[in-house]
Amino acid sequence: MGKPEFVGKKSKAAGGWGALRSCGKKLLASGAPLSGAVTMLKANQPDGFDCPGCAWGDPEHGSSFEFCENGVKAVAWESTDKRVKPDFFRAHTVTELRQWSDYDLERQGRLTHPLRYDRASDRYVQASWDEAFSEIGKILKGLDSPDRAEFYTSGRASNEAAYIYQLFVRLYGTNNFPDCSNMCHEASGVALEQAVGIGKGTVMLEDFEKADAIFVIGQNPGTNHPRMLGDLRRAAVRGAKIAVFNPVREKGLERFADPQDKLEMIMGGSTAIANAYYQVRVGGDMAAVRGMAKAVFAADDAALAAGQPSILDRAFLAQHTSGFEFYRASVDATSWEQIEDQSGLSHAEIEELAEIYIRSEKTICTWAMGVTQHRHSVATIRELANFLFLRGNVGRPGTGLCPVRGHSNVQGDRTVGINEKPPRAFLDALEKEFRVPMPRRHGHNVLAAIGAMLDGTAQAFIGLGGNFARATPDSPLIAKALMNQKLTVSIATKLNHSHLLPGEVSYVLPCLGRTEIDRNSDGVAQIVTVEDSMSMVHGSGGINRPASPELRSEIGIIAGIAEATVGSETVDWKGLAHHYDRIRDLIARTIPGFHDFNGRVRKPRGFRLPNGAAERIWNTRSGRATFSSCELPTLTEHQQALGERGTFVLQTFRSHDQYNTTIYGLDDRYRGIYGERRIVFVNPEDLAEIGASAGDRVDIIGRHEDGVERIAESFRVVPYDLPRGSVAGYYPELNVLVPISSAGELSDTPTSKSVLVSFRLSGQARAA
Ligand SMILES: Nc1nc2c(c(=O)[nH]1)N[C@H]1C(S)=C(S)[C@@H](COP(=O)(O)OP(=O)(O)OC[C@H]3O[C@@H](n4cnc5c(=O)[nH]c(N)nc54)[C@H](O)[C@@H]3O)O[C@H]1N2
Ligand SMILES: Nc1nc2c(c(=O)[nH]1)N[C@H]1C(S)=C(S)[C@@H](COP(=O)(O)OP(=O)(O)OC[C@H]3O[C@@H](n4cnc5c(=O)[nH]c(N)nc54)[C@H](O)[C@@H]3O)O[C@H]1N2
Ligand SMILES: [Mo]
Repeated sequence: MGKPEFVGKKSKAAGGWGALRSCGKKLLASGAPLSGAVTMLKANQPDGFDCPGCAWGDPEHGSSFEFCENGVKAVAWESTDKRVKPDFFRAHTVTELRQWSDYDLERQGRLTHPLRYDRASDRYVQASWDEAFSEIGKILKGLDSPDRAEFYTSGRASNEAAYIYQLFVRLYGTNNFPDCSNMCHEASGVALEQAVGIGKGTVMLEDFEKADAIFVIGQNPGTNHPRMLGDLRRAAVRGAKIAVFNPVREKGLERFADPQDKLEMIMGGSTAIANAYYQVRVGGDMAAVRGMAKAVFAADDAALAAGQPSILDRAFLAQHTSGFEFYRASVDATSWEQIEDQSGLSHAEIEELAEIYIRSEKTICTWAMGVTQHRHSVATIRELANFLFLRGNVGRPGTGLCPVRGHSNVQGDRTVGINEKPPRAFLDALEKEFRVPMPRRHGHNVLAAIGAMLDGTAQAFIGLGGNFARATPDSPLIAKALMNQKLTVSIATKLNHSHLLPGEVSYVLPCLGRTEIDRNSDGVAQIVTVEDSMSMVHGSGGINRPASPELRSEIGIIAGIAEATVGSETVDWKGLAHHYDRIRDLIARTIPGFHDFNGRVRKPRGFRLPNGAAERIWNTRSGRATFSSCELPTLTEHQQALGERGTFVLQTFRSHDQYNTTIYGLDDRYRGIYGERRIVFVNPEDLAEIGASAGDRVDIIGRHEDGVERIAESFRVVPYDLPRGSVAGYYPELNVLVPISSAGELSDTPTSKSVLVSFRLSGQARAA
């Protein structure tokens, strides 16, 4: 297979010198160049902390520090020298701060003291921890039902914090656990549970060293999972084929100069990563994958007719799967015309792709938000599983399904019980351990929680990290929902918009970050644990001095609220918060796969949780890997947009300088954007239809028909290489356009990648 290609220009590739320069700048801007650099050296090391960036796995072997520009940003952002002290709030009212941008708010630095909202002065004022815990406990106890409170989790929370949080909330009496995963990889969990019996990926990092072909679908790892790019690059250098499905030509996926490869850096070269880049239409992946399956079946029919062996893994299909015949029938019934129209790829292109698959003995499919944030995301992921089953590409070295998770511990949080629909066995285990009944009613996910907060059913909102107000759809509605509450509580490291929408009583409780040393009153440093996208659980211990002596750990804060709310008869909260080994002992006793948790997590690299599907044990209803036979969507939003003049499908994605709602800077280097985020990327041929020229300012108008008027004003038009009829821009600024009433089937995830919109030149509304 082909040798890597070197390109002799410095600035063209993702990574490389540009990444190093940007890192230096970020460390300086964070105000802590030296400690930032030292801190960085400890990221993802056995004796250091888990990088609070993404959930990509860490190498099994070798201790060399994996360089990642965006990991540096995440760490530097947390280890800043800047502080938001109580006097900051003396200078600014909450109403004033609401006008500030996300960028300006977080840039002020780390929160240092517990804060209580004072309505008379419209300011946050310093509070004591005891006062906070006791008032929160009093209000929670006073609600007429525990189901009137919502307990949100963002995926940075450690296993230990998430476990005692769910324990507290269930003892309090509800399963209302909206979490960031509801807006993220929920569809992957649902689809994989149905298809292979576990809602997680089946791939290990080593599998990337063995695969012959890797399909990278709907993700932008150059920005969001830079360490994955290293694994893709090594695979490409080895000669593996890497096929990308993405409507946008993402530079990080095309070429990558590895800052850890000295030779490449000196030569100023870069490796071509994707051999095959297919600009699929937005929402067209299911059709594209079905097309590949159709081409595989055609090739198989031809092989059999010529007396050659089958292309399919017939033994795997017979022994391990169910529903194959139905699937085959649904593929036969899908026309090439529909496949081409929906995917935007030609029959010939799809045959090329199928050829890559057929020639590969070992294939991996990876995906992220470009797949999970559509109406038909679950069906699409089932189709990916169908496709891999055909040639036995699950549960074999070098193969598998790989949803690439977002937050560094979003997968672990679900494992340890952040789940509004908890499995019965888990509740049974909790009841056995704690000898009290657990709530059995299913609780609220994010969209249900928003509904309840809007209609008054919910009266209290507690946020363990995250930025609920900005991450959720329909931003103006969410503001109302939060301010409707009797109580809002945010456990956070930095100030964000969710804190500025106080309920009747509101607290902001500042916590330690993952990079900081967490010592108990005996001076013993505590570690926490996280689970990555490959189901590996490892320890994480901070190394920096806490940003303020007043800070408490997330665990300490949850324990304080729990004690004030449900008392300490059933659980010794103080004891758990004193030594996290005790929480791990509870996890070991109540969740399968965690036996000898405290021993195993202290081994370098930790341990892997059991993953049936990876060993071809299928915990599905049929006891087998299960094919689905869904029809393609009748009409995707992209097709709809192409059919209606003036209508476009908008996807909301991340810039290179942000971590979700945290904005590190205003550049998006790989896409050539500097100093601005109010941008809309448009195909040059669509400019006329929009009635705008490059650089013009436009208002983007939501076209979702549910009676709500949605407008995002004054965005600059940037011509870009994406398919006609589709446009793109940054989240969270564009969340004003994402409708709460549009959600994924079976996943209930907001459809942030397929929002119907139209345009008008800015200023026109007033002129008219
Ligand atoms: N630096 C950094 N790292 C992060 C994050 C961050 O914000 N910053 N966020 C973390 C989190 S929580 C998550 S979930 C992940 C997100 O990781 P990604 O999923 O990579 O995030 P997005 O920026 O939303 O990028 C979506 C990609 O999908 C493409 N896409 C959109 N629609 C479609 C479609 O219909 N089909 C296909 N094939 N492609 C499509 C877009 O063009 C874009 O390249 O990253 C995690 N890591
Ligand atoms: N339109 C649109 N909307 C989206 C998406 C999209 O692609 N498009 N993506 C969705 C996805 S994938 C996700 S995961 C969600 C993200 O939703 P969230 O997880 O709610 O949002 P984040 O921006 O990650 O949260 C940032 C805040 O977390 C706090 N924080 C940081 N570190 C810590 C810590 O160690 N402990 C605590 N307690 N707090 C901390 C800081 O105060 C910071 O302001 O957004 C979703 N929303
Ligand atoms: Mo995410």
